[in-house]
Amino acid sequence: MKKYTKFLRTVKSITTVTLGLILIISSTSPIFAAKRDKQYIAKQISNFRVDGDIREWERAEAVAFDELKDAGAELPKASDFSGKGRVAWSAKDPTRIYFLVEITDDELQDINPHNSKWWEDDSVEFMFDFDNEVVRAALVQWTLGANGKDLSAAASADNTEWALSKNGNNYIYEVALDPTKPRGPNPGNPNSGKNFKAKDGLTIGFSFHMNDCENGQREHQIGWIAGNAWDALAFGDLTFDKEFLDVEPLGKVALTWAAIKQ
Ligand SMILES: [Ca+2]
Ligand SMILES: [Ca+2]
Ligand SMILES: [Ca+2]
Ligand SMILES: [Ca+2]
Repeated sequence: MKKYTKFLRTVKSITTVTLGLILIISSTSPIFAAKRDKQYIAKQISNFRVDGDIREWERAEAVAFDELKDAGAELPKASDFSGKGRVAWSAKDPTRIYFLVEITDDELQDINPHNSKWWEDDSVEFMFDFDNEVVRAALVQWTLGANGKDLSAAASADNTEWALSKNGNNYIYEVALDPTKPRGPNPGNPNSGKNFKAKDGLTIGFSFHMNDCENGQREHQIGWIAGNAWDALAFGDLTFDKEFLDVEPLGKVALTWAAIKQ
């Protein structure tokens, strides 16, 4: 009987120690394991240029803007509005995030002056939860007008390099955002992302979408993730991955010639 009691005590102490260890390990886990419903894995482009020539994006995954957010009862017809977006980065330019957004829209609405009701003019929005805080107060928003000029919310000439090319009803936004640079006049959280530096394996919260406006109002807000724009839960995981997407056959030829010359 004594032996049995001793055995029970031993089992009890082993269990206590194991549980304690599990608690210690889980509470000191160093990385926030962001796991939102959608994930975009951004890969590297080393030959990125903001110039409206989008050939460097050829191999980047495109995601459709087909989820309603703050405005719209049902999805628009493709001729009224359709859109898609891509994301990329480069470890040599780690404070910036690159975007390509391609939109088809039959009517350009630009009825509000700069920095007034920018969400009621056609515009694309990029939103971030840089520190995975998953609360509204942590969110930051960049808004770029379809007139090719207006930078609103956190967007400023300091932190946004962009080219908007328009061909009939088709708009192409080529964009590089730098969260470490000074923010625009309506920044949301002014500090979140100030120390941003992309690296392989980093995950942040992300959403991008379009304010599709016409007839004096915002008819749809539509993008990658369903749910309200300022709902921190309605974001996806944006994960940076070291793989390169470059398409540079000419570069390879040049390298071969250089090797031969040596
Ligand atoms: Ca380009
Ligand atoms: Ca439209
Ligand atoms: Ca405007
Ligand atoms: Ca429109």
